[in-house]
Amino acid sequence: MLMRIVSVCIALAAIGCPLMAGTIAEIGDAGATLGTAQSIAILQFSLPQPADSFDFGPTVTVTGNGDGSDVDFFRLDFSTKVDFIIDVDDPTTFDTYLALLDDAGRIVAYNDDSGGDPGSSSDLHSFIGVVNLLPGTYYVAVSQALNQPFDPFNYTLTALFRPDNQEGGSLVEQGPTTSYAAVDPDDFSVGSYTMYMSYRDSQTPEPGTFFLTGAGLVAAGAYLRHRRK
Ligand SMILES: [Ca+2]
Ligand SMILES: [Ca+2]
Ligand SMILES: [Ca+2]
Repeated sequence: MLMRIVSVCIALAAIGCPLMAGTIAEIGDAGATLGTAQSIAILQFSLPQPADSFDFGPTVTVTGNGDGSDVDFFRLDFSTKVDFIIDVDDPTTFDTYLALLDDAGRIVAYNDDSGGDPGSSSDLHSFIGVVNLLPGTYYVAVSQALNQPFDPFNYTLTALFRPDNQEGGSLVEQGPTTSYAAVDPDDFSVGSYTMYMSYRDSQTPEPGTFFLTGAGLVAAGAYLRHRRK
């Protein structure tokens, strides 16, 4: 068994696999750009979930540190359609800002303050989701609240809701390519964060499912009418 664990970790060494699957510390500052983002493999998501995360699905715990100019980028590659949540807890002095980006760095969703969930001691903690994602590459960016990648007031936003039906950030329609160029140098909050990311198989029906169901009902109705004749 030990050999098996060792061999698995050798295989995962390139992505920083610890023996304790499901918990990951940022390496360096988790990359300052999308190209150098710290990759998290989907097989590093695991069950059971930490007590402070929502009962949702396989979860990975990420621990990191932030300050006024730091942006931590984590890369995820989903091969199937998923529902996804990002839950920031624990930082007592670090006021987080979360952004979810697509493979081109466009902003898909963001949140500054949606704390107060289990494990969160401050309303300044961030939360994104539940958000439905198509298969593809995504980036999760953690920064200080004053270091924001865009001005949300210029875009059409759709509210997202946590599993407990409280506010969970916003979807951004045609979001801009993210830019942290206007870095706020103020270290008004510096500290650590704990971030739980969880996914589950998408529970949003495919549009095609509706179509096939509708077509199937039409066919069944035609068959019954035919039988009655
Ligand atoms: Ca960092
Ligand atoms: Ca939480
Ligand atoms: Ca915040």
